[in-house]
Amino acid sequence: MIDILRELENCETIGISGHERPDGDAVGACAAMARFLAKAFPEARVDVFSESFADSLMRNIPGAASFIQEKDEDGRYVTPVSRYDAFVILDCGRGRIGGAVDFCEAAGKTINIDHHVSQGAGSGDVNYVVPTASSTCELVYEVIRAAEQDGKQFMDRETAQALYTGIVTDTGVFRYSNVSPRTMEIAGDLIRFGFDFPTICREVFFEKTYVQQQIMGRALLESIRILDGQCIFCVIERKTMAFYGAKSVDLEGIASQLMLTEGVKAAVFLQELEPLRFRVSMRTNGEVNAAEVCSFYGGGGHDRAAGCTISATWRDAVNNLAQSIEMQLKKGEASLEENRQI
Ligand SMILES: [Mn+2]
Repeated sequence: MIDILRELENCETIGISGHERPDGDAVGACAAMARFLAKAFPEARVDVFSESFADSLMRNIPGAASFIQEKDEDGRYVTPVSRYDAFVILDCGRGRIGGAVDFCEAAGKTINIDHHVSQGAGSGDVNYVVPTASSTCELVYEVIRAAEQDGKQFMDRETAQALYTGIVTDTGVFRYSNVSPRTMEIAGDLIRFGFDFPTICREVFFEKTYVQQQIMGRALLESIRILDGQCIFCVIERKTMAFYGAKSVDLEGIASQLMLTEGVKAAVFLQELEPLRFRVSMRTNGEVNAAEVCSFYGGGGHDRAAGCTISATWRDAVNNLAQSIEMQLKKGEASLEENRQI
């Protein structure tokens, strides 16, 4: 734990930044930290630098609207401060803060709070990096609560709402394995402040655009099961994308949704990029190693989620992928049988 009040004592200017392409955890952590520091050091100037982010975060995270997003012709964030006394890096190391990096390098002191291990964790003069934490917002919560000594009260409804939004984002609304008993205790403490958390969950996590819903519906409707229902696949062609006015980002979540089909061990989603060229997204239940299947086609990823690009007709692509998947399933069954005989 860090004593942030002591670390930032006598600082007149404090800069804050999260990572590029900010998500709910980055925006929530920055907003909560800025509000807390403004309360703790009313004389200090506190600025948050941020790239643009989703409208749903702007609506649901109090204080996000006052982040400095504007840059001058040289690509430098617009601020009258030439050198900050301190700089706080949230939800990443200093390598991923984009345009704010010059302020960070020039700052008198840097503080890094993060829950990632890779990407240069602990790149501040003072670090609070906890890989087991669900989110950076969880850590910012701990920092703020630890600062509330001698009757001081910094947590308020706006700060609580910002932190809750970040935790919801990084835990998939408390569903992922990064949720700990502590995460739930913190969330329980935060909702006491009385903000509209059902709306946050809906708008920040579940809500999709009409186009996204339409293309998802089409993908599910046209999905086909093979290998005795153990594998499911679906192809979205360019003409379908054009019909709905869908972009690549609108296809996010389709492979995961296919994977939620009962009995399915591997889901394959193909997006036609150009004639005879498909982007493949694969999800599995772990019995099939998605990364292994995709690496054969020059792709990669994780055990349960991977991708690649295949140049072929979609029928050939599906046939080839299905063969690899079937081989892995048979291998799994064989080793199970072996174990039984032992
Ligand atoms: Mn995060």
